Amino acid sequence: VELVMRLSQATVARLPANVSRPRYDRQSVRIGVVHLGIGAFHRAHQAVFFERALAAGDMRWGITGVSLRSPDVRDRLAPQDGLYTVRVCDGNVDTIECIGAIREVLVAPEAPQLVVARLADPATHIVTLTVTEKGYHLDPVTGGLNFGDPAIVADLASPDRPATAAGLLVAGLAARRDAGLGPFTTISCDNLPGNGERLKASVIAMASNRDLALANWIKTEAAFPNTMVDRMVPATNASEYSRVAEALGLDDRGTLRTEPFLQWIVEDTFSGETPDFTSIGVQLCSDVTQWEEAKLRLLNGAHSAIAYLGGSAGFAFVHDAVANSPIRNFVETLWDEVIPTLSLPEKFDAVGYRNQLLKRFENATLRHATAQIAQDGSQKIPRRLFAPLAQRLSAGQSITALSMTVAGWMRWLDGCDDHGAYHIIMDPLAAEFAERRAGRPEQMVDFMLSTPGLFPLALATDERLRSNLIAAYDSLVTNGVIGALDRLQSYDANSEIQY
Ligand code: CS2
Repeated sequence: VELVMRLSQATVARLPANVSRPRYDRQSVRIGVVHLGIGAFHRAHQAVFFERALAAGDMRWGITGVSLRSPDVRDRLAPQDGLYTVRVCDGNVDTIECIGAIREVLVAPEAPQLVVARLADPATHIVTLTVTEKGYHLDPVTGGLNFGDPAIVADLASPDRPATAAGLLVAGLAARRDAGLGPFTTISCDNLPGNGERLKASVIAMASNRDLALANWIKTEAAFPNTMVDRMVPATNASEYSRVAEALGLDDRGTLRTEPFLQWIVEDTFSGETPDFTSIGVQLCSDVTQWEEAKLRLLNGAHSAIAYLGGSAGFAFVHDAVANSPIRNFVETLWDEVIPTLSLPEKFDAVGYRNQLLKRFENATLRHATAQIAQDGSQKIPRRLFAPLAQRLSAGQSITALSMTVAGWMRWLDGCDDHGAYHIIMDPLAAEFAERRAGRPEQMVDFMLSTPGLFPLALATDERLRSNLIAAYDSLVTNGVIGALDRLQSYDANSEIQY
């Protein structure tokens, strides 16, 4: 057995010549960014931008990554001095980059005070977040911080040992204010409409509970720009490590793969220093709402449709699902339905955007698992599909494709695909969903419509939505996914239900 050395500062020079790597002096990097929720997405997205700033000689932008839950990422990256490789898969050739921007990884439950100290450090100017939709603990009805959520209750009770993102931000901002420092800029990078605004409102709500003057200071001094983030980053499978070790000649337990596409649009309101964002490829704008909505409804909405319908048809990967023409045609139909609900950004080329999305979905070397995207549907579906659904319902327009997508999610929640293969439901409401008993389509739909915290009242009580969902779900169960989608082929966005 040949012993492969671990990637680290001591071995990084051994990487093959075609792998790019930090050429700057990592010792002189300062920590200017604290990132909450250090999963694969951060490491393939924001970290890549800060790496560019470091490569250009601006040494302020090293990162402290924080895990809010498990020590897994820390345990992978600590022995590697924070180094890891990103494999950019374009469908043919892979390009590999080694990233050096992460200086340390902290595990918040082990050392919340250390995280707060980093947040309060005068050199920290930016806090980025990828804590997933559920990490915001928002009330599904009001969209504000959910004060009934046990994690929020706990943080309010012991503000010195915060465990949630909002709790950590409040503690960090309070410490800065006490020290006479200005606030950092907080940049939410999750797929939530109005992500910055919502986070700001939550942080202020939590701070008010502790100190009104603090809440007021945050309100007037701290910037929480809204953002749109985009890059597909599949979860790394255990089987990849040995293949990567072979290609690199070094063992990298932090490796990940992604697509070439990379986009970050940030509203240009900051409280503190920033890198020269434009020169590192970040787009700045005064209002990101339209971009965010277009991306969330078109990319993520289609992704969810592909995950639930494709997954229930037995396709393990996005590229396999979109190679199937009923699924691909369905995605186009869904977009036909969604696009009229958007107020599109100026210069937005909808046809070009759709074609580009299909190309990205077709990327066969990316191997993006439908089961990964299918996770947390109760958090994702409402944010991706409910606004277009409500808009079309109130305009009296057809909702065939949107209903079919929601029905596809219900079909996925049955836990078994069209070939009889079982899958596990990963969702904060998994326990509630497990209460569903197989029954007639109307019982299944009524169960969903009446699950607390899922459908807002206006949708839950809409008869047209209910009958569309029943017909769509019935067709999926009776005809199988492909059969059901085949029947939709003759449908166009202006005709009535034809399941
Ligand atoms: C995906 C997103 O897993 C999911 O829910 O839809 O993570 C998607 O890949 C990214 O938002 C792309 O930017």
